[in-house]
Amino acid sequence: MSDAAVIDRASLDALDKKARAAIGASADEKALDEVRVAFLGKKGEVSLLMRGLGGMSPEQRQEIGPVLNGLRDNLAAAVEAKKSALEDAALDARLAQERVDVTLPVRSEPKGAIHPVSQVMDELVAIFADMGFVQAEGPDIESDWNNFTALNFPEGHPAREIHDTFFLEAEKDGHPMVLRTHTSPVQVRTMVSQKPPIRIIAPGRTYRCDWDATHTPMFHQVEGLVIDKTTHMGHLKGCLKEFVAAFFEIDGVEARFRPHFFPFTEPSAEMDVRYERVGDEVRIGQGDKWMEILGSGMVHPNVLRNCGIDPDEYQGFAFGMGVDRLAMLKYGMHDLRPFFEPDTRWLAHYGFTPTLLPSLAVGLS
Ligand code: 2NL
Repeated sequence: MSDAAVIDRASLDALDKKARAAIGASADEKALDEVRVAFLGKKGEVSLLMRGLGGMSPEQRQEIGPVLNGLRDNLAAAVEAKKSALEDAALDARLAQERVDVTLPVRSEPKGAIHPVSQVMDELVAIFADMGFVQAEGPDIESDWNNFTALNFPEGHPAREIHDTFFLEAEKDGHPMVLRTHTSPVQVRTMVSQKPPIRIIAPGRTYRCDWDATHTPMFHQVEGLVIDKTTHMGHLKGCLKEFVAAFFEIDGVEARFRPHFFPFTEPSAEMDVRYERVGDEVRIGQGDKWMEILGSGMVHPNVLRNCGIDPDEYQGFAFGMGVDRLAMLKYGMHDLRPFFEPDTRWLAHYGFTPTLLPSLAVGLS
């Protein structure tokens, strides 16, 4: 009698029960796979029984064969069902662990803000960049030559004293270095190192030994310079009138040019705009008063020559303005001192959003 003779329905039921219990008890996919191999793998219990069919009588085989096939198919289906149940459970566990609590409050807004002086400086650069000026920069500590001599301030000339210069100990060419009293040395550096045409805008910190309600020892300037073959006073006026209209965001600002003196320009002119005071507010562009807002002029031939540019071939204009006062004027501030005090409440009130960069396309501020 062969082994196959012991295969009867009762023992197949027992095997089915045993296999289903093992499938049910599998805690993860690895354990389940081991169960699958133990019963349905090549050498698994069910496979061995299938092999035993060959030794049976045709009658036995006819009875047991279909039952065994059914058992094998049912167990394979049970393994698959368990497998997808385990996968679902694993996914549920992962989702529970990685769940995002959308009810959490967002992080508080950043507290920083752009200082009005930085904002105005960026606005000025945006306006002139739109007219084709390129931004230029230079160091705060300058040689006496770049700050004065090149700009037609003769040695020992009283104009050097009007500037209330901070002199530093380090010497260059026998002269002390200085904290730049204006941003003009940036233009000097540009003229010395580049061939015309030149069209630059130079924003930056400047220093003079002065300290009262309307003066601080460090302040900010923006200066511009245009050098070409035929640039003239008409270009200067057109350029600066366009600037005022863009900066104060009003069309047809009435401006006047008043003769003045600067060592580095000839002729020189200060530009005034109309304004009136209504209560506490200063209104630019209307009224019967004039307010000086910048200095300008045609670059002095001596300055061109000092910087290696032939004044018989080239000419141009330059201008300079104080940024701190323009910021006060535009944003209705009455006191200069808080500009330089680290008061976060003041900055929260007067500061600008860091992400809104001034541009003529989007609006300045
Ligand atoms: C003012 C007046 C001015 C300039 C600055 C300049 C620079 C070079 C040559 C000639 Cl390299 N001029 N700059 C010209 C005229 C006026 O500033 O009131 N600033 C606050």
